[in-house]
Amino acid sequence: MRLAIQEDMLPGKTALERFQQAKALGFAGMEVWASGLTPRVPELVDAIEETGIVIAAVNHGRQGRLLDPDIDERERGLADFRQSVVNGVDLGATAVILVPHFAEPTLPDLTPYKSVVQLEYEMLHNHLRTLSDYVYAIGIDLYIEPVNRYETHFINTLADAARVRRRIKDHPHIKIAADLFHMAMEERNLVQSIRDHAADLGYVHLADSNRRLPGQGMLDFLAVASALKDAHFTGWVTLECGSPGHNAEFAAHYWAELPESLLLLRQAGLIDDGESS
Ligand code: LER
Ligand code: MN
Repeated sequence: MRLAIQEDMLPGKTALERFQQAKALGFAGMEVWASGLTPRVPELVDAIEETGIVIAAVNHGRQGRLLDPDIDERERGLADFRQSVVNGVDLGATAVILVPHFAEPTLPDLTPYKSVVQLEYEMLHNHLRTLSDYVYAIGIDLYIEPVNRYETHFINTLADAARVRRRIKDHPHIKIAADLFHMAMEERNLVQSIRDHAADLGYVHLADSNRRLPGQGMLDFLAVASALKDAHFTGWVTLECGSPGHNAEFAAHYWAELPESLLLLRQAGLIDDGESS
């Protein structure tokens, strides 16, 4: 397991300053947002070279409408996603994280022929047939992230995402990004779900049950760490707290409270000795 943090959770006026803060706190990697990323690639490459902090993943965020009924909208969504993939490769990232659809459905309800959700699974599968070849050829992974019901009606649990993965024949470059905050809301038993989907997991977003820093909510990080270790999970565990993508104004607060949270993660066994100071 390697520990990373989202860039906007750290203070600093420049990418280099934020990467230096990450290094000072003992992180090994950084997750960056895909929105507005292309012109930032050169400064990020400089920050990587300067600090040795690597890019854990590009988070595609809320961009694009891959499951829209309008083909032009879908094509724009696919083009944006491919740009995130290219940026990820240029940055040496392990993966691009994708939430396939946010909010209410836009595809039609064609019952009794097919329900909205059936159509969405099929549309996503069709996209993944080409995207899986694309990410494999270009040398990066694609991680599908389930999010809670207040953010989407489609793919809320690890089991939902695993269904997508089964359909694409457990493609080795398409895996699941498990977000503990969403899981705390959607899974019947968060720790058991990690165990049940051990082979599907590529990445973990770390937050407590209320999306505060680990230790400031109700999650049992000792049990989470045991499940991940038993699963021989070797991917990134990345802090994503508060208001993802809009955390810059809270960065000083995180800076003050992160050491205590990192201590808890180390005591729980989520950070190996020597991985974080
Ligand atoms: C959204 O709540 C989330 O968890 C992100 O990782 C994806 O945009
Ligand atoms: Mn997340």
